[in-house]
Amino acid sequence: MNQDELKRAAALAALAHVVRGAVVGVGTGSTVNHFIDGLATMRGEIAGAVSSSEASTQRLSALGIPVFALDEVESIPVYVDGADEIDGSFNMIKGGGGALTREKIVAAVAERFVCICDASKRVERLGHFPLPVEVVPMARAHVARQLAKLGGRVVERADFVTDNGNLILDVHDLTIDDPVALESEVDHIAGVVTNGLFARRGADVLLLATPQGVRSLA
Ligand code: ABF
Repeated sequence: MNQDELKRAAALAALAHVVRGAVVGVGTGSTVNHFIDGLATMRGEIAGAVSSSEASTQRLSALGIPVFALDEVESIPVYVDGADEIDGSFNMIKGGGGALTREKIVAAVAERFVCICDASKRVERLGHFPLPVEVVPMARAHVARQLAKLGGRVVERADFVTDNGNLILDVHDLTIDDPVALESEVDHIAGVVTNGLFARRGADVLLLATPQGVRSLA
């Protein structure tokens, strides 16, 4: 199986975690796109979705799945999303697709975060994938200087504006020994909107697609 087939296998396995009659929290990315396509086959069994990006909203709507604003729902039983990296404690680096802020918001509301990944995303220590940091444009230089002090090599993501009108700095070569502490430290830099460490609120379930099948880890 190639990587996209593995992503699809993980995504379709997540359908079993969808709570009938409820709203589903939906992430962003190519793995999630397979989940959205699968969700469309059961759209009559769910109330609809809360989306983490304009891209996912468009895909959901095109497939006839009602999309609710977050403030229209009381609770979200399950949030399904991918990751760029996930470690053994289910800490993640997310945001390669640039949707990290709304992803982190919807994940915070959700009762259960089901992460769907192909096996290449599973790492022993986070940080090989550059850490995305969403930044208010006026603060880009200040935030870049502060991130460099943390030991990172900072690259502004070219020609990219987030759904929230902000920029993304990708931080390479970080040594991430304590994801929870680093997530808080980066969040405290003035001008940072969100960073791609999902450690304070990691995943609850990991559906990891391997050539031998999809492993369900909790
Ligand atoms: C999204 O999943 C992003 O946070 C992350 O970058 C992406 C992984 O992308 P893909 O599923 O396309 O590999 O939630």
